[in-house]
Amino acid sequence: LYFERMNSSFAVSPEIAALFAEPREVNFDGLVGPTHHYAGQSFGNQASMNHAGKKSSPKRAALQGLMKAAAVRDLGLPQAIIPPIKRPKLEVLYTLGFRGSDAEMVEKAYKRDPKIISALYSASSMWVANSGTFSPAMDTDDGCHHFTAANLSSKFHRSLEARSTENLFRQIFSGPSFRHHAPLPDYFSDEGAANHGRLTDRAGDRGLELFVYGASRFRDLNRMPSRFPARQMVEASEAIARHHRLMEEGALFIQQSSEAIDAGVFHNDVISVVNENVIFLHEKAFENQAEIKEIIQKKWRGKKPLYFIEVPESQCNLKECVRSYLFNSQLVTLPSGKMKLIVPEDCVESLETKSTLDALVGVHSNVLDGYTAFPLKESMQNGGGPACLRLRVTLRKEDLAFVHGGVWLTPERELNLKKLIDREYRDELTLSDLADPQFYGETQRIFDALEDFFQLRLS
Ligand code: SUG
Repeated sequence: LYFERMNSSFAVSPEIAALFAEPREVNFDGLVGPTHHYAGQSFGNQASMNHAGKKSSPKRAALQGLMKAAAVRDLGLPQAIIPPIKRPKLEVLYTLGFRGSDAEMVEKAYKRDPKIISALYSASSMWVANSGTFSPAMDTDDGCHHFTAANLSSKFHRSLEARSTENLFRQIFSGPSFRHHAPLPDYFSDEGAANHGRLTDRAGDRGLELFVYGASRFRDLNRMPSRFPARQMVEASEAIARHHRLMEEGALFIQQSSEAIDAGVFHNDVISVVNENVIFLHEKAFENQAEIKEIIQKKWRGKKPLYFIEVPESQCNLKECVRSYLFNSQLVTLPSGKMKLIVPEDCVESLETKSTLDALVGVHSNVLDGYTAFPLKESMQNGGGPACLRLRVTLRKEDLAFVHGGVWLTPERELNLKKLIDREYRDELTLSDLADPQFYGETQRIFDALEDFFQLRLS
């Protein structure tokens, strides 16, 4: 039934198909859900820690994210939207030993610890860079695209996303060339594409996939963070490369800098970003960075020169990078072939970051065609910048028939989604609202509307 529905009402439009004369990377942005709030759930993520208990605006958050996605589309890039997973996950209360009616269980759990209720209502699935890891068919030895939904087991509220995300991936990418892998065992913590990048000449060429980890279950790493936990484990990264059938020479495993993790870089995408043949990174992104750069250079098989844009600590220090999210920018290839940085507006609010950006664009004008700043405060206050809000999926023209049509962000669907958000989402939300049975009913109605809009079953 679903298959029929999506094929009839959502056949891919000629405008979108025309973008795929050659394989293209598509930005799938996560739509912010109606339960977006600040609960301080993520130790090690300073924005989340600093904004705990603050009033949120789900409506503003969703509109800000949508505006950014639409602006990237308007640069001439294919753009899609992934709906939020369904919340709250009330059945978890039962597994935690609460009993009674739903309302009674919520009341008891909220009294015991509001963070339990916050976890069930978490809207963190908006940061789809963490939803999973994707390897395109060009990199894999079976010629299939591979997805592994992330287990996100290092944070309770995020661990509740994994199976629902896998379910969503399976509905959106359902053709014979898509292979889906279940989330890895929780023991090996995996945070998805936030710790993964792909170097290649053009999206459709074979790539070198970089997997960045901060911890290991079984191996002694020379250095480990001491203040904050590392989230990605090397065993998880290696398992994904095996599942995705990446060829030996097509994957590289790199240890994230412990100093950076201790400065609040809880995911590698807070301190570096890769696009095609360009790596934009801070001097302190990786352990043994000079050596790592040499290894990447040796493994690089592209025809274009590999390009490192490295920002030294003296130009912009780790603390300021974490505050501004300079590296959590999207580095996108424009139709002209040059690249643009999509940065959060926090980057232009401080002289230090703004002058760094201006200098970079000046020095690297052969590759960079400027930057654009976007207001994303609602997401940023929980530690999510432009790059966290999108998952990159490389698709070929022949894949389009197997991608659920309801996800494409056409101008018309953008308008209708805006109307839905304006009409249904709350302007303000506080932690205590989550315990209100009326809010529960309200969210269920909104998720029904979202299921209808996207023609996807949300769980
Ligand atoms: O996992 N914040 C998210 C932010 C994820 C950002 N993603 C990337 N860097 N790719 C996290 O820490 C905060 C929720 C709260 O505290 O209410 C949160 O889940």
